[in-house]
Amino acid sequence: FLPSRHDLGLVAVGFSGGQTKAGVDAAPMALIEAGLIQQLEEDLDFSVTYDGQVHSYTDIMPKEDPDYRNMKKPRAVSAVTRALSQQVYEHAKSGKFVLTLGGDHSIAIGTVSGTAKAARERLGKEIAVIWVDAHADINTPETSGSGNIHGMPVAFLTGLATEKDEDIFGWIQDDQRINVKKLVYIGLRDIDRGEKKILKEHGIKAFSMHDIDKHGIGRVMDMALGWIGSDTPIHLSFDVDAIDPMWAPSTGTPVRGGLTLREGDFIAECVAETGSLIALDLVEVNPSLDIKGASDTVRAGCSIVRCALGDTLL
Ligand code: 4U7
Ligand code: MN
Ligand code: MN
Ligand code: MN
Repeated sequence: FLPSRHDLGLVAVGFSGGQTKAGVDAAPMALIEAGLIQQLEEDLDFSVTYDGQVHSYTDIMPKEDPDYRNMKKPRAVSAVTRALSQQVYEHAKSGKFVLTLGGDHSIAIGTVSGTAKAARERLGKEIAVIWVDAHADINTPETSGSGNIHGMPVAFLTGLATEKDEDIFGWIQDDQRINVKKLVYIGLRDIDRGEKKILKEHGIKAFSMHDIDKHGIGRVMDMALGWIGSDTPIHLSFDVDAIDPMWAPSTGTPVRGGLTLREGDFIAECVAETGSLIALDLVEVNPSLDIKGASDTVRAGCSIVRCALGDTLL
């Protein structure tokens, strides 16, 4: 069921509306300027389909976007993720691996819904999602303290949060959703009270930094991939803030005590090794924060992408 080994669809998403700090929209260009596409084409032999633009979706931005159910910019995030979902779906439907460069993590509402639908149609399978992050991003509008939608994408993707209004995520259909039992977290260390309750109630598989300290990243990856099982297409959604701020400081919500650079790459390598990876998001790089650490953060991001695409496997 693998996407044809060397066809890759790239979507660059310059969107920051899922949170309040400017600059995360500049990440795709920073990653591309660091040579990412060239590395994929020349070193990894991918044929990259890219429309040459960093999408900011200005034409579909709502004129007015007041808070709704405690969510900030709900119509903007909904419109962008709806358009992105279609872009990702089309790449995935045509058998391409889909790489999405964000942007804040709210964009995963678009990417994961797009691959979930394409995998159902093309492969007749439910996807698994590996969410690598310091945070669980599973707040519902009601449990969220911040109202920032980049802390809610998993709630909308799993159907734990729903909304009827088509302009505020009501466009998400069942075939675009994911199963909570096929979701695995790695790297968690800053989980809100309401999120803990949700993880427990739904028996969601999560490997926190505590689990990584206890078992080591090798066993954690065996357990994470064992939970998913073989012959399951995998979407990897990688928030750069999973990596310790020592190596990736330029991100909107840094949390100390994170993954080492090698642990981050190792996670991506292990997922690559399964041969089941169909899509990857790299999100939350913000080159305008901690400017002296921006080039390190961008390098960490490029490295994660290369590792997920098999670069460092022998
Ligand atoms: B990210 C937070 F309260 N949980 O909901 C929230 F701690 O995509 C943070 O992982 C969310 O960077 C972080 O606002 C979202 C907060
Ligand atoms: Mn996140
Ligand atoms: Mn995060
Ligand atoms: Mn963050």
